[in-house]
Amino acid sequence: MSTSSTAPVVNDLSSFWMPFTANRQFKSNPRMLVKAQGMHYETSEGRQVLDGTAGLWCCNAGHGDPRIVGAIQAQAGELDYAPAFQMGHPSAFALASRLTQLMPGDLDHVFFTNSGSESVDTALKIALAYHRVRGDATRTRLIGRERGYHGVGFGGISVGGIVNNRRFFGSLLNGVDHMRHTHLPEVNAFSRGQPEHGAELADDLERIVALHGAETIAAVIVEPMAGSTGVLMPPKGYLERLRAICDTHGILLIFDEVITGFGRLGSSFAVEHFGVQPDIVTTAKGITSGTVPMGAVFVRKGIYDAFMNGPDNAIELFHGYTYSAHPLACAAGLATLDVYREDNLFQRANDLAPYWEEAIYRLQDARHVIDLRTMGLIAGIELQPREGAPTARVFEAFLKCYDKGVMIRTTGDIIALSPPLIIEKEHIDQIVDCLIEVLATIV
Ligand code: PXG
Repeated sequence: MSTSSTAPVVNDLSSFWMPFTANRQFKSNPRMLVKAQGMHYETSEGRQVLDGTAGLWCCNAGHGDPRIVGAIQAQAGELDYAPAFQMGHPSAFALASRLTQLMPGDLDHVFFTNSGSESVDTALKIALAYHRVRGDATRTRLIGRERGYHGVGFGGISVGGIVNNRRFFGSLLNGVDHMRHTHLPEVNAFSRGQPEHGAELADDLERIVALHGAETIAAVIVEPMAGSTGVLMPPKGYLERLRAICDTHGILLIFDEVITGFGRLGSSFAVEHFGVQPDIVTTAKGITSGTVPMGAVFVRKGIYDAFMNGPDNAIELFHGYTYSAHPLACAAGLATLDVYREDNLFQRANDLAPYWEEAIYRLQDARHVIDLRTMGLIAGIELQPREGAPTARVFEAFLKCYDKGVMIRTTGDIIALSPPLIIEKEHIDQIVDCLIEVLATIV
């Protein structure tokens, strides 16, 4: 690279090492998005592409809402940055208050981060520190679940259970164990909503407790609905059982709601949707509808209170980020919550869910489809992998849908759909028609 600032910059696509992307394949045939409005992206060729995935599960209010855009612009002009360590700015407190009003139960305190990965690391650290400040310092183990996705920090990949996200990165955190996953296609395929079978898989936590001793375990973290691993719904009774086992053994229960938060299931959070109360909830994505990076960790009153001891001038938790509660993110978050409320978007998602489910079930007899999983405005469409070439079939489907003007997301041999909550019925039809057509053309 030239050191002269006057040298022309050649945009050859090579400098950007793209995340979770086949870089060489992408760069040989790039898919560039240059604008977004409402339900659509616009590509560099000027094509409209229907957003079937709310970006990466985040743009729940759709794209370019002037109320959110305006709030971010105004905030940038007024207060671009303010430290959150030993200083404050009003919208951080306002947003925290608004968020805790939205969250059911006594999850009354919020720690701000900048992403889901940071929210997960923050939650795990709070869980460990909580036991320690209470004098329960042997509780250092963290329990995750096979096929879990909790972002890409070392904490998140340690408790996570997606093999490719772990195997390249050494020995990870120690003192971590995993429960069995809940994917039981042999008995649960084509369940609508929560599947009937598998509540007893929560008892796997009892096995881990028996192995290590309850007094060594700090917390269990699960996605109430596992998104990235391919849309796995919790079996009926599973989350309740997990809660009961955690209660018996004094283990904190963490729900990772980075995907399920902010209306995705047709409720504010999975906490409300499933009626199960965890001790800590991690969020991100929909908190600002994807417009400015932000995450938030909710903790129950008793957890926060446990830290509020000792002299007043003592820092209670040695944790935080330069950009915790960034003014632009807070402004975006406040405006996003207004939009969710003014347009009743969580209720809207709930009202549309039956139509969504019926539409997705038109794929039941589509070529290659071996399972359909739906809840709220989410669908997992599992394909039979191509013999000897796992994921090839679904990636072809992704490319063909994109060419036909529909953006879908794939993981393993599964198509995951999670449209903005502003979606209209005709858009739902368009997504399903496109998939039926595309799957018929793929061998
Ligand atoms: N927890 C959960 C449950 C997530 O789904 C994260 C943590 C990490 O969030 P950040 O903001 O650090 O990426 C996630 C992220 C996909 C996909 O297509 C899913 C995520 C991110 C990107 C793609 O499934 N989830």
